[in-house]
Amino acid sequence: MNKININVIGLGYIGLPTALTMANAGYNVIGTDYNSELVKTLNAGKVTFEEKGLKELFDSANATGNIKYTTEYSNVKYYIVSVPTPYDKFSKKLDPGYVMNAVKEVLKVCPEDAVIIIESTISPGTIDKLIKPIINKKVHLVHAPERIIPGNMMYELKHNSRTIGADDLEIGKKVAEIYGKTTDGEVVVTDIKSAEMTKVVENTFRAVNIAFANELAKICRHDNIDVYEIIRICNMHPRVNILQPGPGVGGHCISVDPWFLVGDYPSLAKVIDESMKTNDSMPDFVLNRIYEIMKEKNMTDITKVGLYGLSYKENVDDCRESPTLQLLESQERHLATGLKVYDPFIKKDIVKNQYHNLDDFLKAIDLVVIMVKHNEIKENLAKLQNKIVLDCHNICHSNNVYHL
Ligand code: SAJ
Repeated sequence: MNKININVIGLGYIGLPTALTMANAGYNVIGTDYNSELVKTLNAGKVTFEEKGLKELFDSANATGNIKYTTEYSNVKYYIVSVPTPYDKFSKKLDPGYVMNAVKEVLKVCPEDAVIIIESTISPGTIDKLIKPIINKKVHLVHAPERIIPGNMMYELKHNSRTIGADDLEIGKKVAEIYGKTTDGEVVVTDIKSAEMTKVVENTFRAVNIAFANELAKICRHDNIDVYEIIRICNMHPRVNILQPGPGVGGHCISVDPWFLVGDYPSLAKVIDESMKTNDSMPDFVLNRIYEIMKEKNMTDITKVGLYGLSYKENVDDCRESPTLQLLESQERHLATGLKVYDPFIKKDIVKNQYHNLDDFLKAIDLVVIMVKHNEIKENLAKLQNKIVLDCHNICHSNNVYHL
């Protein structure tokens, strides 16, 4: 039997692991990215971001001989589009520019009856409203929203269930078969619009639940109650499962996707709107906690305060929409710059007053704010003994430790 050829467009956080998994499952994969530097790096045998198990997956996929990396688009039967879908901060709507460009490029080279699978997150109705109008030959559109979580991508690629949205059931089944060889989870076929909706709803569910935890943190702070104790006890109830409060919500998914529903259904998405505002208010809440603690400790110099962690969550090097960046922006608005910052995963200088060594960072400050619970800080809590600590993740419990 002829091997199935798949052109994966966009070799970023989702596209690269997807391409590698497809190659390992025995498909012929052409990985395309317009960033020639990125393609060069991959061709030199190096991965382009840090993720547990990624290098091993990359090496084993390369060893199969089933994959190549290029800036060119190919003439094949199947395309997987996994390019970014940013959102407009003001209108809260999705910017489909990259997806539309990728589809236009595919249309230039693809044969009739090609199947274009969009993995990028898109808001409900995007394929009908924006993609279908640019289709100028007979191709089949499918939406297979990605679901993997940074930090545990390799495991989830193999085990998560998948949603395949296709308006032609036969095409849906064929695509489900392809994905079925890459995961031992269930592969569900539905229509395109439902698939678009499920993706956004999944991330909205999590955003709303995190907002609930964050709101509880604020309520408990108001009355000096330990929110973590409350959550721990409530979660012993068989039908209660409260998430953890934190310094804010970052990443390219949970802090973004729910806004699509608010943007598209402004008079209906009320709980979602309030939840997003609650999550967005957390970096400011942390900044206020810093000011409160400084006052209590008679500290006046903000340059003696350091933020530990810049990425949007633990043990990843992705800073998109990170709470620390949000806090720094807010600080600039208050004209109170000077906070020091350190993250073991961020090797380049991306903000002012950034350190690249934990000991140097700690030496320069009196108050450390744990914004991200990287393993590094969990393993080095002893180094915080003589510091004042604002721990936004409940990982540190000695004297002089404050919480949200
Ligand atoms: N967070 C909290 N409290 C919690 C859990 C998370 O404050 O109890 C914060 C994190 O610190 C982080 C943010 O929320 O700032 C988001 O992190 P996350 O780990 O919850 O999720 P993401 O954004 O890394 O990945 C999500 C996942 N979606 C769901 O779990 C429903 C992933 O499966 C999706 O593939 C991904 O979004 C995506 O690309 O859409």
